[in-house]
Amino acid sequence: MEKYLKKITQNGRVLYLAYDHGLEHGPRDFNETTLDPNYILDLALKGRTTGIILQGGLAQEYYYKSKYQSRLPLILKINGKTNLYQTKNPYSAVTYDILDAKKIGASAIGYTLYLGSAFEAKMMEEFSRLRFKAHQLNMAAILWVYPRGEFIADETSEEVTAYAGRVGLELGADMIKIKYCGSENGFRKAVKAAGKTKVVLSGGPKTESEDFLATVKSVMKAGAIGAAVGRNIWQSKEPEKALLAIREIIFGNL
Ligand code: FBP
Repeated sequence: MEKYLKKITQNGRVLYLAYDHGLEHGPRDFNETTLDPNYILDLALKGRTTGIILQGGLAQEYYYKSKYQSRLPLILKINGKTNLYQTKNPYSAVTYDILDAKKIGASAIGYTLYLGSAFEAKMMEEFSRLRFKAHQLNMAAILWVYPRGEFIADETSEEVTAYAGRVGLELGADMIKIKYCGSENGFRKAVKAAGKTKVVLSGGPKTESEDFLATVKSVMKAGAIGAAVGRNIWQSKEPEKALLAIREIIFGNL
């Protein structure tokens, strides 16, 4: 697993800037400044992140053959959905071709699996095929494991979070991105359940910065290797400062 992670880790740690929200939530997540992908790419560079997470369209128009390509690893989000279609059982469709992802410089693909959705079988099957191809192309396969669907009563309970961790390992993901379950001990159980699969925190909606930094500290103590964060950085009053504060917790003196 580790051999695929070389390009998207630094001293075994990660901090990814997530920016696929234009598809997942629509432009309402952005202000006039953050609506501009170039602003976000500059921020990712300035904050010395270990990668940027983009959907294919943005990646091909703003990353491919740009000044960022050689300086910032790309994690191409290869499936997605909008939130306009509200359903109890979400499904995230494949949105980009994996050969094109490689061509435009992706070091990894990111795939969302809604664990517990009526469509989880389809998503697991799709991920397994994409993971195989990603490895053939020397790209890592990162799984966003989000328990969500009519059978999931609490998307961030400790039990379901540990299950998410284990599913990442069972499916052979190189890394999983999971939400915080509210306690360090609970998160530790998920990290343990994930075994050799690396675990990163998924940021979540904007919260008070002190609270968010406490969460990052907690997951690092629990064994996570870092975080993939969007709104808690670029929805801050001072995005660069927010990013560097998170970086300091994850990397310290490294
Ligand atoms: P945030 O740090 O802003 O939560 O971003 C992480 C992420 O997984 C994004 O990649 C994605 O767009 C968003 O959260 C989806 O969140 P949700 O499905 O919970 O609305």
